[in-house]
Amino acid sequence: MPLVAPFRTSFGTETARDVLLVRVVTPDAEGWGECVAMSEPLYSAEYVDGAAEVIRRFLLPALPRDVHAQDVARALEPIKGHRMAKAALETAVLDAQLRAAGESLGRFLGAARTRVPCGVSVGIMDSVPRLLDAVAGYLDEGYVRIKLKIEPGWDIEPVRAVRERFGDDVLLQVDANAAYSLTDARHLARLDDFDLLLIEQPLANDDLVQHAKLATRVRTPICLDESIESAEHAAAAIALGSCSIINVKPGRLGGYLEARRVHDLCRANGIAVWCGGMLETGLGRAANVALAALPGFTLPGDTSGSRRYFATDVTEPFELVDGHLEVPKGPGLGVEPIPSVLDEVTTATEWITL
Ligand code: NPQ
Ligand code: MG
Repeated sequence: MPLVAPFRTSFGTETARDVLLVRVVTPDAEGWGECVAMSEPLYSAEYVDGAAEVIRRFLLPALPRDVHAQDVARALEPIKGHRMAKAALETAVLDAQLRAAGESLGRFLGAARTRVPCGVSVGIMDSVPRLLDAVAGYLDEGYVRIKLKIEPGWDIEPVRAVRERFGDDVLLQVDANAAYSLTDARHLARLDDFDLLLIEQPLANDDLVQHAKLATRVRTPICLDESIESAEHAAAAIALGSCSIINVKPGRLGGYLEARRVHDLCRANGIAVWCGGMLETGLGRAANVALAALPGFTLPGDTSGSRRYFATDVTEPFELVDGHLEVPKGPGLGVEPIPSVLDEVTTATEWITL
């Protein structure tokens, strides 16, 4: 699916989203799960063709025919890693199960509100004026929080410019996607002047210890994204003092059930969480919005409207109202693909019977 504009991060520039959807068909219902892996292994080791391969070759054969969503993760445990692929499969099974039972995902997960406040992730731009135009547009659309993607050479100046132009009341945070090292601590501490909500994943994904050291050298709260692939990782990060905030992305964590576990753990430990985004279509977006309605999600997420990324979404578009998205109320994800749109963007399908 073409993106409305190129999205540049510290790891690369994306112009299109190669989406893998899993559709589970049971005698009672069908369900959808969106795999958030990118086309290339740049955000993490997973990539979309690899996810399709591991699903077809290892994950589906490991599932009993009548598996409950609550048992999927355990059935898939012998297969190491591939959490985004596992999440897509578990979500599709869960969606089918909830649709059959007539229960919404929000209700199943324990949603505490009917709508969620929305932030937006703003890519690295060619110039500060272009960035300011983009941020102005998003603020006009109602977004209640701005996240700037940063990298060495695009950090202090864009943050300063956004603060100067839009004032101190804008909720503002930055995301480095692991582009810095601990030797940049003094440089990153210069961000302390700008009253940011957080700095997301400044250092490498496998370095909880160095994040803990960095946390003693900067005042801006550290938030982890790539580093946290399970509730166990979250527990380790909390114990080490590696972060005071966690970005919860169900794909990265292996599914919505593990995401809820991270939420519960963080809530019990005074760690704020918010719901991340992976340029999902309306299917993944619906599930994220349901998750973001849980009580521990105390910061606005990257749960943007459909048009932030896609001119035409595969579902009815999610649209901001007063800076918020409504939690779907219908059974399961509460949304479904529009057949004609899905047909138009589909490049390949494969049916596997268990
Ligand atoms: C993040 N997402 O929080 C990610 C990174 C990201 C909304 O900033 C294609 C697929 C392109 C997934 C670019 C946001 C992507 C992607 C960036 C995820 O770190
Ligand atoms: Mg991130």
